[in-house]
Amino acid sequence: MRFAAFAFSLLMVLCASGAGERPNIILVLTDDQGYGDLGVHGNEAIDTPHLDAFASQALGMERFYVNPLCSPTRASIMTGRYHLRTGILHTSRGAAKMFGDEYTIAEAFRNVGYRTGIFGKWHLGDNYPMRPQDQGFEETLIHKSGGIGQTPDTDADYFNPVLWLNGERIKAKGYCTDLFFEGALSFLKEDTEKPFFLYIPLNVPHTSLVVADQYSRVFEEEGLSEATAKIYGMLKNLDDNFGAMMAQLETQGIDDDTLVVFMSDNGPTRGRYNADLRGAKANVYEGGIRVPFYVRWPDRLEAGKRIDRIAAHIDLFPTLLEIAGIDIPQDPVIDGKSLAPLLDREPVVIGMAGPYAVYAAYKIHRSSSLSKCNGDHAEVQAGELSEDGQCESFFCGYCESRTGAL
Ligand SMILES: [Ca+2]
Repeated sequence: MRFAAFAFSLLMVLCASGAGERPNIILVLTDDQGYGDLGVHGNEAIDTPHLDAFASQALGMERFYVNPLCSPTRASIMTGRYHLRTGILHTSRGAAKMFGDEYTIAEAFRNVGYRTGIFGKWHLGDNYPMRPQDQGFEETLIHKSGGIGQTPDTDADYFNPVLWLNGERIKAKGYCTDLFFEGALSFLKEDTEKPFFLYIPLNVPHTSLVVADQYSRVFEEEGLSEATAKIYGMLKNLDDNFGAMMAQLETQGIDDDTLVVFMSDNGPTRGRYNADLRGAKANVYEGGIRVPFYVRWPDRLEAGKRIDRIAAHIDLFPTLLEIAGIDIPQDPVIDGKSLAPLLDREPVVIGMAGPYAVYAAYKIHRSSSLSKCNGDHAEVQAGELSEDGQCESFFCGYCESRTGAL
């Protein structure tokens, strides 16, 4: 039954998009932007008009989960696999190097004729064969390590950062987010014949909290803490850039057949609004792993539709491949499940039969902490969070998590 519904839905996708026509794909991933760091999520102090408008035009997954830290989430997005399979254990100290033989989403799209580009933060290995240009990206503009200013880019700043353009070290001029979007827009304009897969994994609003005063001042004047004002300023700058990118798609007449995903890689740092979710970045409570997730594709998806089924970063790989009509590799194992039937206009409902795990293991080399979720129920074992060291258990349901019931 489920397979039949899935096959029918997929057939509808393929028929509607036209034989041989594949959508452009843009994946925008922010860094440490929490579920609550959006106006549309009830944050009255932040100012994200372009993202809010985007959300109103997009399909939203309301319970979308990731890992609580950068590299693990990025590895799962790139491969559709749990990060531990890929060699990624954490974010630093040698634990953020993805195996060179992983088959990435960029390789999958490149291999069927897509142009591929990355503009931003890779954080899955700085050297061959782990670099993005070794993993399917034809055009690359990135910073190395986990953040601008970290090794090997010491002394770099968010303004005029050291970046790596197609493998060459450059000293760029401008603000990091502006530079990554400028690169992305140039990529968009290069070729209108081939479809493209454009990955924009930004490094904001992750520390360092650096942004032009023009963006942060208004939030300071409203009485927010300096840190929150900077973070909201960084997101205001991001919002401007995101709006410019969406306008560029319209200018080029490709916004209808371009699928744009917006999401974040983990929850926020502590000390600011997060929609009453418990916990924050580095926690496996919902505050650390539940993120904004919106996908806009006017040709196919219903504007404003909301889906409350649980989904996760590992699902992106099979979902996007399925939508583009690309065969999903069977070996090695793909942990995610295609969400294509859920996204379609057709009222297809699939059951999450069997274990459907959101496996958020992390801190392997520091402590043990993991959560897994089988659809409605999750378990958390968090030595640093649970005073008695016992496994905590809670329901993933929206109401339960918001009230913090455990
Ligand atoms: Ca992050």
